[in-house]
Amino acid sequence: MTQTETHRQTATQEGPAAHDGLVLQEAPRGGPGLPQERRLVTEVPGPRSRALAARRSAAVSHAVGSSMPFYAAAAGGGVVVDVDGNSFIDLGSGIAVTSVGASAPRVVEAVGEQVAQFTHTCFMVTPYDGYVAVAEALNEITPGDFEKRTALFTSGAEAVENAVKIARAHTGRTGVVVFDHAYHGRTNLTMAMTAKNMPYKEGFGPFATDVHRAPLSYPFRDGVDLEGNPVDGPAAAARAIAVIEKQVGASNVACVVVEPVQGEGGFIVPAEGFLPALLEWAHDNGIVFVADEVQSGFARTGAMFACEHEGIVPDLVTTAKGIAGGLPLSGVTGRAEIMDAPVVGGLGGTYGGNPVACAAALAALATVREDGLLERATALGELMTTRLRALAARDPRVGDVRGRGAMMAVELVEPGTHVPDAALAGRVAKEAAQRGVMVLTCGTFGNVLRFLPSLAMGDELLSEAFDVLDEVFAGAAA
Ligand code: PLZ
Repeated sequence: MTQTETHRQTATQEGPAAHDGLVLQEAPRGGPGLPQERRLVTEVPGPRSRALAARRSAAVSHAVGSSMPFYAAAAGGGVVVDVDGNSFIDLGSGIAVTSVGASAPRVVEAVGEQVAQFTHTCFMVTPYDGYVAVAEALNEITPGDFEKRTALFTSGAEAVENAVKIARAHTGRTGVVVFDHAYHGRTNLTMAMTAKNMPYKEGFGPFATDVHRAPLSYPFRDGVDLEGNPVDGPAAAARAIAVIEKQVGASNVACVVVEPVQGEGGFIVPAEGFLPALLEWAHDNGIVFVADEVQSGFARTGAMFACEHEGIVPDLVTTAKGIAGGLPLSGVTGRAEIMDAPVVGGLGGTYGGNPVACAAALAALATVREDGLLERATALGELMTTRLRALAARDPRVGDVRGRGAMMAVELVEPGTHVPDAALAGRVAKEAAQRGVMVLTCGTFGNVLRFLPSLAMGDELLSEAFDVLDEVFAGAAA
């Protein structure tokens, strides 16, 4: 089929008429009216998604992947509705972004108002109050009661990259310490900081220099030390510190960057005591401690920031994803004396702190506060933990259940071993999508299923999603 023929066929299928027995009365709309239900009206992917996939294949770089085979038409609360009218329970939230929902009423309204006022002036040209208000809010909600400053950017990678720039300007040192399994982004510096080669780094080197990797605390895989004792948090920190001191030298390190709960690396929660010991060592050595809360932050774990679970106060916190209800916004927030270290004009970017994204962020924060979403994250987490532990108790392929709040995961293994079973994770995610539930995988070994429901999702919908997962684990696909 030529490209023109593909387009002609697509145009026919996109019309309002019936096809393959499906009549869509009207396009679904997001927002409060979107039915919160799992509903399958075609095979998955349906005909309209298949037509879009054909157009995409001819138009979009094949290097860009998608986890799901269907195309979105509307999303909100806890569901994504596709172009064929199927409604999926969404356990991924666009990779931990739509914590308040993908069409949260306050966000929709604030964005509409801001768009009508102005879409952009560039904060570096003509500043505006939304940026200042978001900075004030981030200074208030991040851990630590010292004087803080914030700088806003657009993507999570940019926030991490700027945190490194700021730490280097402040310390006059260049070394950056990151951890096994870390994910920090896809720009050149953040690729160097990200651990996993495939697919993030493959063929894209050379990478930025002076980035050093230390061992993480990974309770499921850490095993025992030379004396046969389990590697607890302080022991894992001592192991990491020894590596840094021997291989880099503390006096060369500008910053240590760590995800308080690792995201892409497999939702790894370091053993208790790991983060506090690392922070103390960093401070003893004049090293800036950066918490990358891009995935774990903004109410996701039942605390505003995952650091709070261990009471640690980082020098700098990077935020993105959930903070703006789906609009692109990121930030670096931290101690005033560190944040003010770079030269005037040293931080910025054309779109950093875009006014529409700032309006969305203020509305997202109001939603978290007024709708009690911190409590919801904890409640959703408890529900998921109960369901996942029950699954693990009857299915030996579930090797570990872990996470915090509404950031939960299971690590899948060959029964009775720690051998990762990535194929199983892939099959479960695929079969769940066929049955109307969206689940994302992650992990260095690709064998982790992660659960990141919108905090606007109700208990019933979440329970239904886990009923479906139970079926999938019990059924032929698994
Ligand atoms: N730091 C902790 O989780 C983004 C990336 C998915 P950006 N994680 C999802 C993918 O395959 O690209 C992330 C993160 C942590 C930084 C980032 C980077 O955020 O907004 O994707 O640049």
